[in-house]
Amino acid sequence: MVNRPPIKLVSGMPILGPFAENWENVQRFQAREEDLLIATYPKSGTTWMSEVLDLMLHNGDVAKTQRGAIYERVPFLEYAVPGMRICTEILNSSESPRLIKSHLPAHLLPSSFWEKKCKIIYIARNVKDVLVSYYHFYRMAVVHPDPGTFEEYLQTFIEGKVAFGSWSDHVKGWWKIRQQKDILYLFYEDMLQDQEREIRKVMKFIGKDLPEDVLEKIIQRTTFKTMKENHMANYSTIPSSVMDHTISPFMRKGICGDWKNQLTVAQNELLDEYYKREMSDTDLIFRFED
Ligand code: A3P
Ligand code: EST
Repeated sequence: MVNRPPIKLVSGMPILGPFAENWENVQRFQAREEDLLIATYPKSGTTWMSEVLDLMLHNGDVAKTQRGAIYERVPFLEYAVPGMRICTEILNSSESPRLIKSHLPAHLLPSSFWEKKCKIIYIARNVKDVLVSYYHFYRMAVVHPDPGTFEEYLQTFIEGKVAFGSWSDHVKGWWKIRQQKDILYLFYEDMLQDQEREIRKVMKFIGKDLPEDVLEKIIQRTTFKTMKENHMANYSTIPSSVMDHTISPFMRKGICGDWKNQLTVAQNELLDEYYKREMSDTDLIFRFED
């Protein structure tokens, strides 16, 4: 893969350069009724929820969740990188029920997901922690353009020019339609605060009734510490030339409020203004501290 390819635009949305080549196939993708979709803006807890759901579908059988890396167990719908099998093809030949991950905003999700009335779990995270996490992810994964300094990246982010576009449009777009569709809208901060409560919501939503000991096992397997050490969840199986965990590990901190360690007073004010401006037309509210 070419290192640090520029972002491209598809249907008005910035996307990782190589992914743009497969956009038509993504739009034409045929979802199935039994598909379960995990939708997020990047860095909002996608991998965490992917592991939770894979464990649930396998009734907490840890050995089964060791069958492959998280990106193999939960394919990334938009994923297309030269030299690798493109995700839509992998999904087309996968058996149901399929767990699928996507970073698409609601208005660009392939229409078959709506036609088939698929269950969707959306996770949102506060913008300051997303920004910081995304910056470090850009640094460590060469599929992204060079983020520049944190200050430069912050500008690009606020302008909505990072991969998958504007954070506020994403969280608001999914929030707006959540009641008309079969969507469970969750928050990363809530998952951190009470993992058991949020996992119970997911279990109920997907219609699983797992015994208490299995639920307990799922919670233990999906703590930050356990997932950081789990090679099938922490992306350590990707070559270091593609994802360099010595620059910043994929499982970086897993906390709420890390923005306090990164943002200057001026940068924090800029983000407060951004948040106020962008969120003035919604009743969606985020927590920035635990
Ligand atoms: P940080 O960079 O703030 O640590 P995604 O999977 O959507 O790319 O999100 C990645 C973020 O979720 C990273 O945030 C990562 O550390 C965090 N994360 C992953 N697994 C987690 C877990 N089990 N508990 C808490 N945070 C987790
Ligand atoms: C891109 C965005 C994102 O939020 C998560 C991931 C995880 C898997 C990554 C992918 C991505 C970008 C492209 C890769 C891929 C693993 C190998 C591939 O080259 C880095």
